[in-house]
Amino acid sequence: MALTSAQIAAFKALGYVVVRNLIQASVLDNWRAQIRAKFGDLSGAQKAVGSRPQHRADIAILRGFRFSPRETQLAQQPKVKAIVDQLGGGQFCGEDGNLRLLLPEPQREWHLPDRGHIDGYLGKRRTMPFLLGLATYIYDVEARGGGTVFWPGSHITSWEFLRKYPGHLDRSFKEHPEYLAMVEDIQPVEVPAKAGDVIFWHCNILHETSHNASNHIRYGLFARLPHKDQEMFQDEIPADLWKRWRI
Ligand SMILES: O=C(O)CCC(=O)C(=O)O
Ligand SMILES: [Fe+2]
Repeated sequence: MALTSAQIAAFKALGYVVVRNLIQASVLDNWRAQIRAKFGDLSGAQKAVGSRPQHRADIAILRGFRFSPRETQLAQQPKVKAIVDQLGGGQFCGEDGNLRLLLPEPQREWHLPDRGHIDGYLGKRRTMPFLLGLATYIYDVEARGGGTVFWPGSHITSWEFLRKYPGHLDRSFKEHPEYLAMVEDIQPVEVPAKAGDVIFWHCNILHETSHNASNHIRYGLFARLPHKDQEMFQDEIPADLWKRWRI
């Protein structure tokens, strides 16, 4: 399994690429069964307007929950692993991140988020490493059903800004008027997908949780795979954005 040159070009230009059908049906079934075993039947859960949402503390973000055994985790799936290794030459390592469920809010009018955030080492407090992001949905996500929103090309914008103003690598760039003006014109894109499709994303892309206006919970699984040497180039703003990659 490998990305085509067109998919690599899309990943480089947009900062993310959706690759269809990378997870076997048996693995999806296994994940669904593990979620049911852990959390019971959540099908009735809905985010209430103006009152405390049902189960919210339990299911909005399930820090620490991992599928087990390890072979069932997203980053271990053979087709996913093959693409991860193609992108990074085996340098992106690690295990799955969080399962994030978005409760349905069909009663509110659907809207795109106003602003995005960055997970990677340009992000909040710079504690997150240089990483490759993976996202998948455990059940199909329809349009306006809570697909993650990405700002296409914003990984390049952030890098261009920091090449010009390296002093802002301390994260202050995110409030800089020039940076805000540079990202203002980017139209964010919601990315719905089928269960088992995988989104590969660059760690410095702006993205955000969206509004789930469907009638079903959005089951998202997000893995962040750090580059094994990231501490050695934490302050690097390379002349070639793809210096640490193998594409
Ligand atoms: O819930 C989402 O769609 C996005 C989650 C996210 O940004 C993250 O886990 O870093
Ligand atoms: Fe994020």
